Amino acid sequence: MLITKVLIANRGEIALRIIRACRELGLKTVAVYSEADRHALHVRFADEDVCIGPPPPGESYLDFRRIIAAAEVSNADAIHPGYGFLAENADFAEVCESCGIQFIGPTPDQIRRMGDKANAKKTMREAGVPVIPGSEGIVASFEDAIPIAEEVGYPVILKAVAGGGGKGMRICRDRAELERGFHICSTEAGNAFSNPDLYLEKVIIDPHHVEFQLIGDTHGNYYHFGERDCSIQRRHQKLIEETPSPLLTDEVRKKMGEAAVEGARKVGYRGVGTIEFLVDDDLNYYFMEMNTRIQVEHPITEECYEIDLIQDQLRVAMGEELKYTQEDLKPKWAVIECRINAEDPTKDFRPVPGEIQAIHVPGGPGVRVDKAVYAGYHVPPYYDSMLAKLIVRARTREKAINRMKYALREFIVQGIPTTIPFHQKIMEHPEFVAGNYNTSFLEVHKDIMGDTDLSKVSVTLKRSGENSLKETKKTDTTPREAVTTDKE
Ligand code: MV4
Repeated sequence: MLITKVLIANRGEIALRIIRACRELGLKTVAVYSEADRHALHVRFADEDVCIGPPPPGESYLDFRRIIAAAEVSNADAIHPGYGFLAENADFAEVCESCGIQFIGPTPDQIRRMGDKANAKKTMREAGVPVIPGSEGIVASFEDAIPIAEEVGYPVILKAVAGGGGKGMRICRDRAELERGFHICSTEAGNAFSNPDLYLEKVIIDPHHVEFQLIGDTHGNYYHFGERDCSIQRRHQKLIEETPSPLLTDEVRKKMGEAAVEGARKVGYRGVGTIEFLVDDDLNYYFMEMNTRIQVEHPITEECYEIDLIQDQLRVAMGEELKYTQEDLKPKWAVIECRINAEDPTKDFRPVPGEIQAIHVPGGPGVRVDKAVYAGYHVPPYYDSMLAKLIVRARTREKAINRMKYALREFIVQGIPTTIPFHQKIMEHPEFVAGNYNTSFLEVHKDIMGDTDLSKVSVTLKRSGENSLKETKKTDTTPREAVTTDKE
């Protein structure tokens, strides 16, 4: 478990984040990059770099053989997968092991176990974690589904065991819809995931998405670092995350955290992971899925608990014992993250690749920006459209929202549209400010994003670098559908 050199099988801000953590632990780094990322900062800041192929992820960041070859030529002894791409690919983790390269993450068996959503649910139920009422394991046929649906009550939801993150789901409001839906959902799952198996659950109406950050070492220690409320989502893409959740009470928080830790203990979980819960307005909570990777939104937990999750992840991989005590792990700050994407909120959040002509990022106390873009950088169309994560912390939620508003006002991106004006509107929204929101927030308040006029809310930066209030320039960019495989 000796690690001296880490290959980072990823790009963008997470690759930079991992490089920084390695540097502080005295580990050498190897960047891999596609031809589209030749001028990316992870390439510049790593100790070594290897070009692994053309822009499409399938021919570069997703190609096992090219990544293993890069690790072999550079003599890397470990691979950090980041998030997206190969982070939750059990076969890849297995190939790493068989090549004598340490996969920085859980064991292939743990990844596989949690990747099968029905199996993950069974494991959690056995660990005493509350799960959403429904089938025990897969439902083999429409006929088998009926009595279960009648027992838990309609509406029910069919989910593909190989799905997750909103893919392969179908809501059925009555028996007729269940019959039709079963065959459609199963066929779609077979096509999308090469696995037609489904399980069934009662629908939790307008749920909150609250997830707990976990870590386990190889010495039998398991801890949680509280929760993240990720209910502000659009089409299963998170846009804003915060901790602590304005929904939970200390009592429920403690119970959920303990349940999550028991879930991790049950599988002897190694490394960082996240247990996702659905929570209703009465604070009933149910296990939904477990993510066996570091997540995009991990910085809010780092800021809240004053820890370094990537360094801890590397320490666990090196076989070190974590020296926390759960009682000492207390949330210290109210933290909010806004994802700044190269998307046009006025055009259905369409990704808009192009050149960042000028950029100014906010700073000051309690402001953190994780990004890998710079002035003159061309946002490629092949990958995820996230440009930056703006993270602010303050002693209270109210102060954090205020700090976020000012930080957003200072955040200037010229050349391509971003989600900054959208976030400004949310920070001003009375229901968000009151902490009254669930996963239906953006559906219910459609008006927020629909008519956002960029020219009225954004400050732009002149090429000279001098601040000025002027209308946002309309740029002539031809948006293409991104091949997005680095998304969470
Ligand atoms: C649900 C649900 C309601 N009831 N399951 C969406 C993502 C995938 N991980 C599971 N999802 C949901 N599962 C039951 N039984 C509602 C959702 C859901 C959702 C969950 C979390 C965050 C945002 C969401 C948006 C729509 C639906």
